[in-house]
Amino acid sequence: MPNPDDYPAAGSDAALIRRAIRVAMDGRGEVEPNPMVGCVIARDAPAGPSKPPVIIGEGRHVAFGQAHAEPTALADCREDPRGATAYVTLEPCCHTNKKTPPCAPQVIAAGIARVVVGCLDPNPAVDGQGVAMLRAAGVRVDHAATAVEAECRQLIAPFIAAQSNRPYVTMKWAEDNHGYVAGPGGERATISGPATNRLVHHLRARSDVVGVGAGTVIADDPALTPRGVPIVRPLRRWVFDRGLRSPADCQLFETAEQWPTTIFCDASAAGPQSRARYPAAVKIVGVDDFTLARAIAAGATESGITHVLVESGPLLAAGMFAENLVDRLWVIRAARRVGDATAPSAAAIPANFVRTATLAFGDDVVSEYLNTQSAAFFAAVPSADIVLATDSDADFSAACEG
Ligand code: AOF
Ligand code: ZN
Repeated sequence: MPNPDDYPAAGSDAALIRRAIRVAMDGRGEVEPNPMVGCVIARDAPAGPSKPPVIIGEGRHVAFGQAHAEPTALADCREDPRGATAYVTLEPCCHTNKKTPPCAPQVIAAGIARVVVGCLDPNPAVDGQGVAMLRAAGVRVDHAATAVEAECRQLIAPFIAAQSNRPYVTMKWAEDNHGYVAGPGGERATISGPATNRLVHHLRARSDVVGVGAGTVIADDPALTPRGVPIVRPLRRWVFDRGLRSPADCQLFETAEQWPTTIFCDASAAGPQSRARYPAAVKIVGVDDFTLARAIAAGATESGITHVLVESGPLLAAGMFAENLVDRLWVIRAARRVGDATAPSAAAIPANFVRTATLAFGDDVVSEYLNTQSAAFFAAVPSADIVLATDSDADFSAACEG
């Protein structure tokens, strides 16, 4: 259960940084490959420091290539921010030769007296130098408490993973009330309901890649495109298919001109004859001594990929777990029974996954787990995708479970 100390009084530094985290989350899907960043500007209440500060403006990094959080919040201020405190989830940037002017000089020019920094920017071009610039100009800089700093890092976990040249991986599956992931004999079956499907389509639309295994292509012939939701970024499809078993005539490959599609197979299966079976638009990448990690690494050399969504069957799921490649897991549990003893069961969730949210969606329950053994794990808090879903139409029944 949550520790009451984790929920400080409204108006404390921690509460205002958490407000900035929530503001940042609205940029999910639009800011990547940049980090989500939020900024809240507040000044002491006229009644004195014993009262909560008054928020005079707030804003977020709007979209990739557009304004950062600090100038957005400064522009939002309903009074002169001179002397106020800026609460930023990420250290203000100070570097040039990029898409937008640096934030630290703008914070200084606006007369902000104090900045509370959620976490340092892992971008080597910043990494503490934004804080140094503010301090050199006489701005007081305080760092958020350790627990809050961890939440700020969790907010930008995909951006942190990208500093090590790897994408953040979310895996998702749906199971029935007996843990079966397909109908009798492995037949394709509808498991989750319409409300949950919409959530998954949002997740696809915000991802850079949707990946599946060859087993899913053969059994389900999925399209893997976002439908019925705004498409906020380009999406690619990846198929993990060591032996190049995927049939050529399926929806994925027939739509490859519109939605770039790559099959990753073992290098030994990637000869010209095999390639000729597939439509020309399908890219086939041979991976030496195929592993899922090598396939993902080969795919992620394409720039701008920070988030891969893997919609796995049980075999791919087990392989992803075995190679410790999953950062975040979503399991959709339907209330009804779909499978029988001849149907495949879901993979077992490893013990190092901690549940961060449980949402009721129609008749389904969506649970989010984070991998505590991922290099991009910092805090067991619900992700932006879960928080955005919670604030829209879900019945949010638990968060931050131990
Ligand atoms: C901030 N506030 O809101 C964000 C920051 O190409 P640009 O100009 O958008 O700069 C992107 C870099 O700026 C990004 O790699 C990261 O280091 C930092 N992001 N910094 O002060 C923000 N989004
Ligand atoms: Zn900036």
